[in-house]
Amino acid sequence: MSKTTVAAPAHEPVAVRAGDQADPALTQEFTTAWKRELSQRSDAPSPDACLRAAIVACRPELADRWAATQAADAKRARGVRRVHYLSMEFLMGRALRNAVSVMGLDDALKAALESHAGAASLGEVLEQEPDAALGNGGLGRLAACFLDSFATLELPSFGYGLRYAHGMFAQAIQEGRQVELPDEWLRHGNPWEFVRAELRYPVGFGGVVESSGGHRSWKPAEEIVAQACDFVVPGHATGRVSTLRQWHAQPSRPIDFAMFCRGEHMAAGQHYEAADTLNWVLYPDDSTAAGRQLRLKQEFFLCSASLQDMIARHLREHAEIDTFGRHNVVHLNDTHPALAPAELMRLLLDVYSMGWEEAWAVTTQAVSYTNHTLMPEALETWPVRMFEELLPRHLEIIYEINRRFLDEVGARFPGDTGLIARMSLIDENGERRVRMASLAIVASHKVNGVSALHSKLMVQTIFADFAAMWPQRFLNITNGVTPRRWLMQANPELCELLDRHIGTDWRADLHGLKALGAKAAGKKIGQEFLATKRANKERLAERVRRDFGVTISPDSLFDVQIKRIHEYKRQLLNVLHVVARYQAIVANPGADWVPRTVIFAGKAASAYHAAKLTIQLIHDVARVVNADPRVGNKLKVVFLPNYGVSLAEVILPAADLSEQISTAGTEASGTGNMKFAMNGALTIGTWDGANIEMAEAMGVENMFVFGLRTDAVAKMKSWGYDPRLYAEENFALQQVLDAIGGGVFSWGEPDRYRSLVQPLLHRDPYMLLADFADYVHAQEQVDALYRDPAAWAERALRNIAGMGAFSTDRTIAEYIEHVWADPKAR
Ligand code: HBZ
Repeated sequence: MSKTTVAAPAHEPVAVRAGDQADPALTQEFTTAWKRELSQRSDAPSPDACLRAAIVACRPELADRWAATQAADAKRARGVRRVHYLSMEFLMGRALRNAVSVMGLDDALKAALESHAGAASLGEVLEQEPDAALGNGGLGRLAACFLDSFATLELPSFGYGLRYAHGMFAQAIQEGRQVELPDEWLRHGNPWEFVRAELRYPVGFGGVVESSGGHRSWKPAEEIVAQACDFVVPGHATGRVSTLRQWHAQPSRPIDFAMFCRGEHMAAGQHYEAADTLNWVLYPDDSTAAGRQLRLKQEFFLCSASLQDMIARHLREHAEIDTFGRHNVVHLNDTHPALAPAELMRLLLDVYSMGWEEAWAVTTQAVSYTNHTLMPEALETWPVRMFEELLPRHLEIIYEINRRFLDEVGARFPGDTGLIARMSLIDENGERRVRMASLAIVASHKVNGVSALHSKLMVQTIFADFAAMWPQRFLNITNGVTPRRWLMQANPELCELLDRHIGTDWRADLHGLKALGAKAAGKKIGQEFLATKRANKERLAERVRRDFGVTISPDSLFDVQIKRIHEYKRQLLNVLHVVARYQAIVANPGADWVPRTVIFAGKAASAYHAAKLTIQLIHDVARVVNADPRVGNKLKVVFLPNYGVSLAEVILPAADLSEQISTAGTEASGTGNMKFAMNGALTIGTWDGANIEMAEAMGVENMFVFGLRTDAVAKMKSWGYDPRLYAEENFALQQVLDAIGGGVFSWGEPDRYRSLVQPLLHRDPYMLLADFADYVHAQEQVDALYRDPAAWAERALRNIAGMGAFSTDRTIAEYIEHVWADPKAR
């Protein structure tokens, strides 16, 4: 990870009020608009009415800033490319707090609320806003953090996504089991959105390819219109506003009126339904490819609409299509938008009559791709049959890309037919399928992983053949998070502490946190840190009591694992430790235990049986442990339902211990790990993903590192790993497995957890048993340190001091330098 600071502005400065400072005129405008909005009411406005009024009052200024941003970008300096970040997921969370903070309107909003007798409090109003949860997990949240950094770094850019009516499902828990409910975030519309009635593009599906005079052209059977809806994302300490352009699918023609009049109502509007299905849902799987035709349609819809929009803008600015690649970046957030290069080729060849070589040069100049996982089941492939049906012209183009590519492979590595079969864009084993990652790599000039380890493994394993062919194409860019949302807005008390001790420079450049290192051993700062943490823990405890009716004590160590539930993330290993601790407390209740509250939150994909069973196990263990009088306050277990961005914002500042315990080599990066550490939690973690770079940045002695490393995992697997041996030689582990597997936590259904425990003893693919003893040992070290509050505080401050590099501002600056800058201009 290089220490890059922010990119220089590449355009005329935006001629609007610079952000983050209260501006009297803007405050006045805001207050007037707020009053106007609520003027019809005689009673005290509801929190919901206050929320709407606040957003309506923010909109005009945001619209001005947005227009000024676009105007400035159109005049950007030559050689500066506009970045288009294509992603099927943007996990945005709430927007009001960020918007008022950017515009320096926090106090104005507070004052406006106070001026209405009986109106809701600021907290109540902010909580009214639904999360825009248009993403599953890490990949989607990273995209949202990127938009924040795009604006703050003044990068000419667009995010492109879909306007799903239903985002990530709402999770309810019934009798300990996850139940998925539809998320209706758009029930009252999206007040942050600006509908761009003038920006509409037809997207075709199906049909045939026709040939005339050597020219191929696609005649789709069906057309759906993509309507642009702009979600504005204001940046900090700048007047700029990022755009997330979301496509909304609409029918391309009105209802069949004659048919309607004949009484055939449904048939008259069938195509309405066909279009609308594209808007319905975000596929709720974060680690397996969906494989459904509707998903492929959604992916193509995103790619086609976005490219038509980019080309239209490019032609407005530059008049000629040939320079598209020089002025535009098309970045693929994993392979979900990997049809973009095929669609760009189609547009260039068939619509703009370019020759193949020139079109391919333009395409590869524009396209770049980030891989986010090594999990084989997440690698997208689509049946050729589906392409023939839905995208016949794209299939032809992919075949031609493949033919030329395999010729190149054959020339470089003559006679290696195995290699050709492995690298082909078409998987010929069984049903023929298009390999989307291979397409993305072949069409990109740069391909990156998201942490040093992940990028290394990526070129050694899943993409080894491609890396041998094009070593220069692959690189690492370690993830980050936006410190605005995850530190400044989530944890203002901690930020004030930082300001008092190291000044405010860190707010503009997070590397400034380094200055905290020299002060970390101070007694006063340590005490202040602990007081801040205590206040945040009280706030969380209050929320948990209010919303879930569960009492947790801020006197205990808050040990937190919040993320998607997945076998590789090993929530089950955490549960094994909880049960071991429970059994040890029961065996020796008089010992001097450090009281702990183990907090879990996370969603499981709806068809993922093992993940759902893990949620149920956590509830069962919690029920037994929390009710056992021998345990008392020494151990509590809670599962907080419906995890999402907003819940994370309350949990993170209150955490003492961050659980980052994936099997080494499986978590591409992790970004929760960074959010915790920034908020002064210590990490217990494996040598995996970005944990490694975090440990290196803060000093490995400041993290509780445990477990096998990737080389040991690989070696043990190749020698033949036998998990039973670990159970046999560890009595505590045996007891834990017996208790869970034998029904101690599932009275009346002793076999309930057999399917979780048995595989641990047979295959244990994520090596929980191999890492168990070391994990328990690391947990003991956690207890020991926690007994010494001053030493704990010093470590926590050293963690924060090491987090300077983990801002998406650094991440984006690296993308600009190593991926998005015009290669020809370098
Ligand atoms: O992306 C996550 C990684 O698991 C996490 O380690 C990383 O920090 C984060 C941001 O880079 N990945 C995802 O959220 N999802 C996928 O990687 C994914 C890829 C292909 C699919 C489905 C999910 O078909």
